[in-house]
Amino acid sequence: MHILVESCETPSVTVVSTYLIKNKNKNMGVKLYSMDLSPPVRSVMMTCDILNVPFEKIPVNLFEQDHLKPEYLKKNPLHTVPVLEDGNLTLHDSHAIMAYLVDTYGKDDSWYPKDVKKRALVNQKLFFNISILFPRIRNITYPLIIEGNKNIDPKRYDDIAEAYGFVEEFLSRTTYLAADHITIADVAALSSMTTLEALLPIDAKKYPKTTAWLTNLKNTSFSKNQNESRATALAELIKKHLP
Ligand SMILES: N[C@@H](CCC(=O)N[C@@H](CS)C(=O)NCC(=O)O)C(=O)O
Repeated sequence: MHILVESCETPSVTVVSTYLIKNKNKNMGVKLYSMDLSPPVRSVMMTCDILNVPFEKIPVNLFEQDHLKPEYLKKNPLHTVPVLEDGNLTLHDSHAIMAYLVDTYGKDDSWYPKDVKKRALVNQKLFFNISILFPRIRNITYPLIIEGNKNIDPKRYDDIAEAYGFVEEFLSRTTYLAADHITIADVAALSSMTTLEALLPIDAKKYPKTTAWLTNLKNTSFSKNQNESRATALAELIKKHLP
């Protein structure tokens, strides 16, 4: 509609309805409640970039506690970013959002295969990101940045090294995390790994496949457009808080 209003001063009912019918299945843009530093938000922004889905960013400042306001809690009782709005759908959790975006706007299913067995392997690695990679960032950054606690249990760094070992093992079985081609599981893990490495640098000798995989992903246009500067900004914030 926005495009029509801009290009035709007084669009006739016929023009409008023809436009709407023709564009019924095309993406008209989504809304993304977001904070740029957040790894899960970066995953969704990269997915939009990959799929050419225009998105309107609505900033949610966690430091100002925007996420605890009643109107935001109505959208997401878990008070986390990101939240996606697409028409009448309101969706939280970056992994659910990425899967939805590929299913709805993907030209094909390669980023999130429809084949149930292939999809199961992508889901497995998305759940690996939810249950292993992201919590191992949060276990350090929350006490450090939000609670102002400088005494990080050294075991938290061992947990990160263990996670690198898991990634290395996955990459010795397939070229990418879930298959021999890139999927949204790699995109989700990319945003986590580019923050984990700010907490514990990745030893290229110990984790050669992980290092090569990460270098390759960092060179993609979606990473450069939507991840790089924001991951760097979070890394700088982490460094400021480290003892
Ligand atoms: N599994 C969720 C995690 C989202 C999440 O925890 N986001 C953090 C920012 S990185 C957040 O909003 N934290 C605020 C809070 O937990 O209150 C996802 O992937 O979207």
